[in-house]
Amino acid sequence: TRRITVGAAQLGAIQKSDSRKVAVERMLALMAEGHRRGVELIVFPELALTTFFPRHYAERIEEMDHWFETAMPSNETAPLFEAARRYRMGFHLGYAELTTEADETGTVRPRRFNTAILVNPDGRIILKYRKVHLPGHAEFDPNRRVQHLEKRYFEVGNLGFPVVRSPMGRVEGGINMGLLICNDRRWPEAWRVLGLQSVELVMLGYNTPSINQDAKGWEAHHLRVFHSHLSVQAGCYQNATWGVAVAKAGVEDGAELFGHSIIVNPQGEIVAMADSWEDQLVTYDCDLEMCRLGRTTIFNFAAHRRPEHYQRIVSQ
Ligand code: CDT
Repeated sequence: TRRITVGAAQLGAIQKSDSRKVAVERMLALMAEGHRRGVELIVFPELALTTFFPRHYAERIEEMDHWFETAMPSNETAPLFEAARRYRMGFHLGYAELTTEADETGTVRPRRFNTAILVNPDGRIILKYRKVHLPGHAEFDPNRRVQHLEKRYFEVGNLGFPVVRSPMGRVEGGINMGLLICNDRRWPEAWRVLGLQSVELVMLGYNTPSINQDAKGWEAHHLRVFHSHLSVQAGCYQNATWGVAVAKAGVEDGAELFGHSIIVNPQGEIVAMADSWEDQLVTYDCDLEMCRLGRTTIFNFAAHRRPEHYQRIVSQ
């Protein structure tokens, strides 16, 4: 059999004043609980080590550098890697990454990304992804009660949408695993690029406000969770993959994040969902063979896709 028990490790609010140590201790408690419940791969949210700091404005971007990680693992995050080895448990972690590297012009300079990594049970990073779809705005918006400054603090990811095939859980032959981050889940193109690499398990974390401040009444409150789930369920179904979508939830620095973390099967069904706005672990034993049906029939890409008619998607 090709089965793996995954854990969606939702985190409740992390306040501005909470240190990395506090966040990591909460994550370690979820890993310990996961170990008791047979979890082989645990998924933490986007920007899991801190509050969702893009809601705060700084004139100079460097003033925000204390929210970023310059090393992974670091002194603060090393216990997560140790726990992975101790429990033989893979993990997914989202964090803000500050690195010094060359840009497209060859200039070496500080660069900031909204990043996620996948770590295997040996405590080794086997996949890194940098968020491609950055929502929000780059300048202070006086009309917003809460800012969403991802376009100010992060560059567009430069690693594409990679998929790694690696042993995980009881699946020795390897699982094709890919990552998305938050807003990426709303873009079918992102899912399809993973699907074209025969992805079997997509992990993603999100920080999504309960209220759409741009909605002007059109996206009602109750549609926020619906749209999030709709996107993940469609992405899984149309690409014949399992999905684990994990929230930061609750009232963080006075702003509400809606939670509702889910695990979705390749038929697009929600098989497990968080029912709190607290730290909460929901688990499911995923049969990867389920990916086969879609992949060999209705979403057999080789047989049925018509890329010659999709030019507009990449040309504009
Ligand atoms: N973190 C993130 O990408 N959140 C967005 C909401 C953006 S609202 C300007 C999301 O798509 O969930």
